[in-house]
Amino acid sequence: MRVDVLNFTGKIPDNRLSDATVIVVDVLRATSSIVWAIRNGAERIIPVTDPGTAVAMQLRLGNAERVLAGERGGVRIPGFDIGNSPMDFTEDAVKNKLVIMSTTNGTEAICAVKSAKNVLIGSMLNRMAVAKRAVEIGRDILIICAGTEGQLSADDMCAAGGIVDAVSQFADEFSANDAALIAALLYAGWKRGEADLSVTMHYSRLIRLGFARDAEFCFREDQTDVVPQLVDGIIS
Ligand code: 3SL
Ligand code: MG
Repeated sequence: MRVDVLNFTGKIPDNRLSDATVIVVDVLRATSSIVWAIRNGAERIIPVTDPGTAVAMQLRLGNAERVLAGERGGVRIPGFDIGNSPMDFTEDAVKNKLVIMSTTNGTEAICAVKSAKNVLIGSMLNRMAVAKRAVEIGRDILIICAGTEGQLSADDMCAAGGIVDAVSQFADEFSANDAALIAALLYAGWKRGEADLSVTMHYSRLIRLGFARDAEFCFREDQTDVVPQLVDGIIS
């Protein structure tokens, strides 16, 4: 089995996707929020790339039991019900509801891998569970780090490394690309308290925006066994 980590910069070649189990990681904060929403009973989540499409979909489907969620620049999109804080996706807000979600990087990365054989949603919150599911599927694993506007984001690399570490606990043997090895090294350093992610680009931006608690929450490991999966454009 191969485990590769790839930074999302726009398009991913189809030949990287067709036979792989893809795990999308946007630990700060979209995939953490998605994991938390499903854990809190959201029925389905439709990821969309832009807010206009989310609003149009909401209008087409009607208002009942629908939640519009998302951010631009880290803050809730005007007119949307909730933002992109995992704390927004409470049972009260999402249980038994369809969530239509648009975020800057995370939902774009998810939409870009629709053609993969299997698409799982990964985060620190479900690190072990997502790795176990991916290993059980038995295909090569491609961990896509959503990154921040085309740039590699240390937060995603660290979470990807956490998932690589978890894969190593379930897979008999595997080979990894350099990005996966670097991610695993970053994760190991972070576990030892030697890597301070709060000074990195996106993490520090969230702190400046007042979302320090979100960032700390998103880096809690193994809080749930929920493994959201994208099938035909819908996460459940
Ligand atoms: O880029 C994204 O998809 C978001 O997760 C970014 S933010 O953490 O909500 O600013
Ligand atoms: Mg991010």
